[in-house]
Amino acid sequence: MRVIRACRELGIASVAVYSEVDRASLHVLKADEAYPIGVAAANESYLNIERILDVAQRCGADAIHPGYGFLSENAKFATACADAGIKFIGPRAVSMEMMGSKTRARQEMEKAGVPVVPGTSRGLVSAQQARDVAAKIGYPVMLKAAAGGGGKGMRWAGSAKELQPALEAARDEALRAFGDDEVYLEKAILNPRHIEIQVLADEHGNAVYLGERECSIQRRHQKVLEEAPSPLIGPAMRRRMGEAAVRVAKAAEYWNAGTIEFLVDRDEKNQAKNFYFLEMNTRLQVEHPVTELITGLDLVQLQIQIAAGRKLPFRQEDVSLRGQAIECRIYAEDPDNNYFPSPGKITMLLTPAGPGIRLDSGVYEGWTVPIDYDPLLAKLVGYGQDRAHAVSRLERAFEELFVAGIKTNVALFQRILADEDFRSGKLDTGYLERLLRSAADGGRKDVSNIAAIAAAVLALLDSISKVAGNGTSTGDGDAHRSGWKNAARTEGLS
Ligand code: MV4
Repeated sequence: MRVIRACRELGIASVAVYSEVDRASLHVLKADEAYPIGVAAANESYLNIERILDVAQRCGADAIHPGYGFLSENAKFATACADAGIKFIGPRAVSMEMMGSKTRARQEMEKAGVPVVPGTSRGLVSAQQARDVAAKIGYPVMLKAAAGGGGKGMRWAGSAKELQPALEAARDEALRAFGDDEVYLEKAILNPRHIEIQVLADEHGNAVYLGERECSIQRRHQKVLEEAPSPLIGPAMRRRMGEAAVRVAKAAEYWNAGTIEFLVDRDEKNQAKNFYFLEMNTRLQVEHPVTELITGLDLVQLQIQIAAGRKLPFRQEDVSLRGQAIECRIYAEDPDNNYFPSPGKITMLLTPAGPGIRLDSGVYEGWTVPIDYDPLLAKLVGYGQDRAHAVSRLERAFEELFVAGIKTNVALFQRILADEDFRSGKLDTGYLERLLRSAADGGRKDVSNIAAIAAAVLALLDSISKVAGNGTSTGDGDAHRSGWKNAARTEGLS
């Protein structure tokens, strides 16, 4: 949907591809043309390079925008596009490969003078080498898969005796997940913040940074809420990180849109925070709207123009940041069942709008959310003059939003937005786990009062039904008795 919108504004016809279960998807309804590419299993459709290129050639497409999932960081796909004479809207395969290997990326960053977390920039050759390096840089350390990213194949070791089992576990997981058991070691940064810099570069050697995004609010390596700018970054730090990010892009001879992820230290004593290169995402990211809102740019249009060979239409000094944007990722997942995916039919949908609200959605009323893919439904983005303004607009928008038929995580955002630590910008990558643990009762302080009232009401209803003989108390035991009462009780307490 995001790419279709950019194309339409540029006067470019769009072509959607879809798997069997996505026949009725919003992007299929809205694109100028749409073609089926196979069954639900991604290997047979959205990851099938041959079938996608076959459609592209048959419909006469000039270019392919890979979105932000599936093949978007796949160097083989970028190469196959080039070989087929179709422009891949993204960087070259060589840049993707450089960043795909985390050890190679670290070597390149060291050469470019970009700070990396202390550790090894080549795969570990033995447990003894791991012990030597860890002893030198100090515990705790992290073992990471060179082919990894996003937390897969990552292990923590707090001491020398935890190191060997952690190394073996990381190797094992890396081999199974990526078919490559190369593992390297980094000093563990405690309670880091996850901050990323958006870059744009053209095919003529020009590169700019577009400020940062604060992405510390995550759960199990899945981002939940992102904002720009970060409440923890001032102009001097933004500039240092931005200039480092541009050095990364130049070192990789990178072009198109990219994001450099950094870990940022806590600054207990010394005011100067440290930042360390973590990895580079060689694609547009889900959370790009917050950068669009504070810069006034259309990143997807710019991606298309860059791919068409144009020069960047502005310089670094022309980029200015204004206001605050906060994105909430609305997922079809069940908060009462450990945030498990909750697919199904959307029986009713009322969407928010109005000042400072952007809703990037892929769903509509009557559509059935399939179980086959990531259950991200929509991104609700609030924009305001400052953080408090953006928060109040989002709170208002969440009151307007109504989704029925499926479970969603919207209540989680209402809790985050109301939380004191969030409002005062006290964020790190442990924030969300702390919030969820501290509020196991859903954050309600009045839960025991509600339970007492519910018990009294139920006792009263029970005695009334016995007198009235209305059939809710049949005497066949609990299984039959008052399913509606149980439903009401569960709803009242959840
Ligand atoms: C780390 C780290 C602490 N120290 N590396 C997690 C995903 C992957 N991209 C890198 N990750 C981390 N690497 C060192 N040396 C802590 C994390 C981490 C994390 C990073 C970003 C956002 C959320 C996170 C949650 C847990 C751990």
